[in-house]
Amino acid sequence: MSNPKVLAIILAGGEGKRLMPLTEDRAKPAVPFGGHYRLIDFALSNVVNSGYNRVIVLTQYKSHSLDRHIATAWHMSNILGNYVAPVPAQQRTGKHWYMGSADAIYQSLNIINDEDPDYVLIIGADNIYRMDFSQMIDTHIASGFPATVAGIRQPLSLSSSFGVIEADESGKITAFREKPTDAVGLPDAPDQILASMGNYVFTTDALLDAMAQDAKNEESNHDMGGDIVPFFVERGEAGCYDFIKNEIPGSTPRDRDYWRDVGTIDAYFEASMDLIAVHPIFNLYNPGWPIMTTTDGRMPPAKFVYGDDSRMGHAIDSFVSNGVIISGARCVHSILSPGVRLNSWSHVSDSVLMNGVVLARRARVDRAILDKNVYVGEGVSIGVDLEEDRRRGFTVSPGGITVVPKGWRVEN
Ligand code: ADQ
Repeated sequence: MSNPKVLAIILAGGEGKRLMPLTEDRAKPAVPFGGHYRLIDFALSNVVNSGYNRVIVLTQYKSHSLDRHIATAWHMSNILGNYVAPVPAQQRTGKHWYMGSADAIYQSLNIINDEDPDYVLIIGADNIYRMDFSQMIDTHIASGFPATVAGIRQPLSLSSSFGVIEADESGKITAFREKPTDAVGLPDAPDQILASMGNYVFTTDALLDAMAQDAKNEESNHDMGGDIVPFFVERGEAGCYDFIKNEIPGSTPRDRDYWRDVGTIDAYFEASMDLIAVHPIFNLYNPGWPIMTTTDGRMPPAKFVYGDDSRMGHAIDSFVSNGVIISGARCVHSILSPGVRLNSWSHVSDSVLMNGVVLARRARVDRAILDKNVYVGEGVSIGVDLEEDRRRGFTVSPGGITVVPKGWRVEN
């Protein structure tokens, strides 16, 4: 079929409990990432770069900053009928919020009916990667299966975090288990599994039929990975699209298979550091597949100035966003979001500082994530003595990353 009609649905309602305290006040897809992006910009950029301009974003928890971001960054011209529309829980099926991810889609079925697409692309909102979904949809059409699940190899040790796919040589999925604790490795790689990326393509009629049956099933949790995918697999009607086949213009051998679930503080931190690696592990400087967002047009450019004692303000191996001022301070291997201020003799290394963070003189921050508008007082150290950090009420991740919640003032 040339130019099939595709509706993209982005599931953006997850709570992101494991990312606390970054999700204390905002939905996980709205968590800032990489300086001036938010996590959802990656999913949305992938959809739009794939050529699909009709997109609904299903929101739920604490969606205010997510809605505002979509409205400002992703406002599309209506001339061609394009849109990115946030859709809150509709309560069309009862007075409850969404139960599982499939219920979220069920409550929004009227949009699918109105849009009447040939295919529905359903993806998560909180992974960092590049993917051309048109290649997945071509595979879906060629296979004749009504459902296609994107798969990527992951370590066996992570199998309880993923849907685990078993597929035959033709690409037909023969078994699918959501987050099993007893998965076994692949025949050719015993320490790996084929994991679902949480990205699905459905032929519309088949999806509507599966949704109707799932809604009636009282045993179902109404979850895409737990219920809808198994529904198709049990009938022998699901195919697997191997992510390794996806070609992105301008990608390098180093970043071509990059895909990260940033569900935990440690994973979020590692993915942030991947952006600023000298030879990027995930290259944001690839114009062939731009990751898009909007920036605050009121912010002036970043500025580096001499501080007291003519001390040079400088940054290396770092992202420095608009509105940042580095005055006689040193920034190494870190991400500074818009409006960050580093004052004389302060020092930040291996850290992520979100919008409006201020380090007063002689402050020191190492291996830490400071949420928006945190103020670090004169001479205060964060991320240096982890016991002290815990005592002050900060979160310290299993990997030893200190997280300071939004707006906290930290003084000695
Ligand atoms: P999880 O990410 O654990 O596993 P889930 O919590 O359902 O599954 O989240 C999937 C996506 O749906 C996320 O983007 C989340 O924000 C969103 N979401 C969750 N509940 C929602 C709701 N009620 N309304 C709207 N959006 C909702 C999934 C798959 C696995 C797969 C991994 C890959 O179930 O099979 O391996 O993704 O990361």
